[in-house]
Amino acid sequence: MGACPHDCPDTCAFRTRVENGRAVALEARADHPITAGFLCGKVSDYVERVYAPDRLLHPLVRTGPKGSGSFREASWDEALGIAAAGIAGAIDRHGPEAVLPYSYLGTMGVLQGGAMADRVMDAIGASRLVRTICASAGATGVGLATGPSPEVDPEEWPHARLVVCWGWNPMSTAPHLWRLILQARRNGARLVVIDPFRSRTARVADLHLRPLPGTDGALAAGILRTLLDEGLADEVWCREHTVGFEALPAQLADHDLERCSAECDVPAAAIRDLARDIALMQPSLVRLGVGAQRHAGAPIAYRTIACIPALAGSWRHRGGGLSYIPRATTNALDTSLLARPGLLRGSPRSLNMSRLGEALTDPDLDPPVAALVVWNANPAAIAPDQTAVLRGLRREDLHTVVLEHFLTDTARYADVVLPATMQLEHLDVHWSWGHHYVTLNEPAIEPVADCLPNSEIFRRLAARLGHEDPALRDSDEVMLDELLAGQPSSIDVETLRRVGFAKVDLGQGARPHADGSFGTPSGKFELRPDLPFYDPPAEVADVALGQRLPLTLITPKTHLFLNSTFANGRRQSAAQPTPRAFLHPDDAATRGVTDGDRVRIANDRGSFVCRITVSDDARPGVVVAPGGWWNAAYEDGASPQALTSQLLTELGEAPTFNDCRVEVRLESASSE
Ligand SMILES: Nc1nc2c(c(=O)[nH]1)N[C@H]1C(S)=C(S)[C@@H](COP(=O)(O)OP(=O)(O)OC[C@H]3O[C@@H](n4cnc5c(=O)[nH]c(N)nc54)[C@H](O)[C@@H]3O)O[C@H]1N2
Ligand SMILES: Nc1nc2c(c(=O)[nH]1)N[C@H]1C(S)=C(S)[C@@H](COP(=O)(O)OP(=O)(O)OC[C@H]3O[C@@H](n4cnc5c(=O)[nH]c(N)nc54)[C@H](O)[C@@H]3O)O[C@H]1N2
Ligand code: SF4
Ligand SMILES: [Mo]
Repeated sequence: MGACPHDCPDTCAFRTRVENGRAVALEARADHPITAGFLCGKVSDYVERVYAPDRLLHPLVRTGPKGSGSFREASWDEALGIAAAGIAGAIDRHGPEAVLPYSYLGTMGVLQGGAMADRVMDAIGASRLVRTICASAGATGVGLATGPSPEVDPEEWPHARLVVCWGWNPMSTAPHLWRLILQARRNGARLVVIDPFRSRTARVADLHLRPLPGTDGALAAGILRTLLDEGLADEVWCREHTVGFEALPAQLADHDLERCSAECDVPAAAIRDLARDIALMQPSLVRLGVGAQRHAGAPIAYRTIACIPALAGSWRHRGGGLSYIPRATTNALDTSLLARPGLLRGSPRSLNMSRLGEALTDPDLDPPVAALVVWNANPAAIAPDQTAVLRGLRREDLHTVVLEHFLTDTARYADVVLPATMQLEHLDVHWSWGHHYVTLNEPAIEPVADCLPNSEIFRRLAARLGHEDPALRDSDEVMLDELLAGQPSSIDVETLRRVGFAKVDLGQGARPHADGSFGTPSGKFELRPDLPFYDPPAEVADVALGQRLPLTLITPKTHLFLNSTFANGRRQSAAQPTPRAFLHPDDAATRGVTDGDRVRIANDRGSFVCRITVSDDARPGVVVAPGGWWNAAYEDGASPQALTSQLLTELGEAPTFNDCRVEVRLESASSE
């Protein structure tokens, strides 16, 4: 029984076919209601990844300059000795907060994620990492309105008659959730996509609205205003189940449709028509993606968008309402049971993962970061302001330990690289950030070569650092037993063990908020008269900066990579061999750029070079550079990430990758 470990909302279930101790194929489970018998184009040949020729099979110790990729093989004993000595040295010189853990959801497994690693970092007294790089701005915004309460279960989506994918490209980024939207369409639903870029999903939509990046709050406010002005708001539901409804007209007084339209550059008539459809084509569903939150005003934008289904009365209807990250069901798996707060030494500082560049290079940071331990993440590729990140990783006085499957951009800068097991080789349990199932992952094969689970690497590292607490020796089996034994009745552990997956049941039913009961303090939907409905982006709204850097850069996901994972996959990289950026024909013409030309895309933080595709898939004013290729795929090793900023949103402390002004210039004409 297996679970796909990747940072994807679909969390698929599979079985591994094994012959003579060797995995030969992954078989998607047909009995899992979301997986529905297929895996995506990224993971379908996962077995090839397990036995890939470039997989890390043995510990490595650096022999050349940082970043050069020169290493020699070492035994576990030697490599762990060097790793531990480097960490201990950093602690001796600067105290335990000089150690920084850096991890994200390379695997979403509880055991290979933080279960043991966090215990070890707490025992050390290391700095804490604020892990808000993905969806926190949006979660904070939606949470202001709904609290942590169930959203529309994806299995109810086929009942919807109108589906709005807002900043979401599920055809690429959530193919199994996309299947449920297709089911709604087969039942007659209309599909609307709100995205500056013509993504794969937008290409097949009935309607595609293309706001300027970071202006979704204005578009959403225009919809709210129309619902009120045209008498389309569900007053009965709102009076009963919201707080702040009376104040709404005054609050929206400034947001007349023309003004909203001008802010987001979507025609007023299109905003008005969409508002009417959302109110009248019930059940209507708004499904938020992660993509619309990469700018300074995003938390407010997400809360304004969350208000739309409430005002439209969509929650009354089966399949209607709002879906984003199903936080209530996600949180049902209580992983805090595995924490050991008693191990914590002192109250260490917190550093935000999206300001890693600053954390590694700020001369005033006291204590400095002197040891960095990275697992389940590739910050040299995915963290903003890459120039600063790489400058930090190059520091000779920084001791870097990386647990990895491959010699990634980050691993190349390590002093010690430790080879980690893959999903077919270790035990784990998974929550999902897209659906309501918890899924078990049992090892199907022995670890390849010297590879060890992250959890075991951390157990050994703790021992080498002299930490003796028995909690630092708990096996994966013991931790899993403890986790599952402590689960509330909302998770049927017997089914999970027997079948491999179990649905979280919080008693939400098919219409979770038809009668209110939101997870807010008031138990009602909070319209929050104290908050604005539109909070503009930073760089995108900066008119003065716009004189010099007239374009906005956005960096959406690619179809066959998962962030930077799979970019080294044989089939995946052959299908997406080189990075390209998309530019609208008008913007190309004013710059003398034609299709296929080599261009340099630059701002004050850095620049990168790539080929341009001239296409109205990009909207005017916006350059689209999908990310995920490793840095070596770019000339000079600088990717679009060299341009993104370390600015965080105020609420949610989240990154602002797409709040990024740039200019494009021709480097050389096409010779393709
Ligand atoms: N194939 C594939 N699947 C993935 C991933 C991957 O890299 N590749 N990554 C996984 C991860 S970690 C995540 S978080 C999810 C992300 O899943 P999505 O949210 O679908 O991912 P994105 O491509 O970042 O953004 C979706 C769309 O938002 C648009 N967008 C950008 N800026 C704005 C804006 O200001 N407003 C609006 N309305 N739209 C905007 C982009 O053009 C893009 O088409 O996917 C997961 N699944
Ligand atoms: N410009 C820009 N930057 C972005 C985004 C964007 O939209 N634009 N999106 C952001 C988002 S949404 C996210 S979620 C982050 C993602 O950032 P990351 O989580 O760093 O994503 P990946 O690039 O997938 O790197 C995950 C790494 O974990 C490794 N890994 C997987 N499983 C294991 C394991 O079991 N053990 C160990 N030791 N390693 C493992 C993989 O080999 C891979 O190298 O990127 C963010 N960066
Ligand atoms: S769709 Fe997502 S969860 Fe399913 S196999 Fe692909 S990456 Fe894994
Ligand atoms: Mo993400």
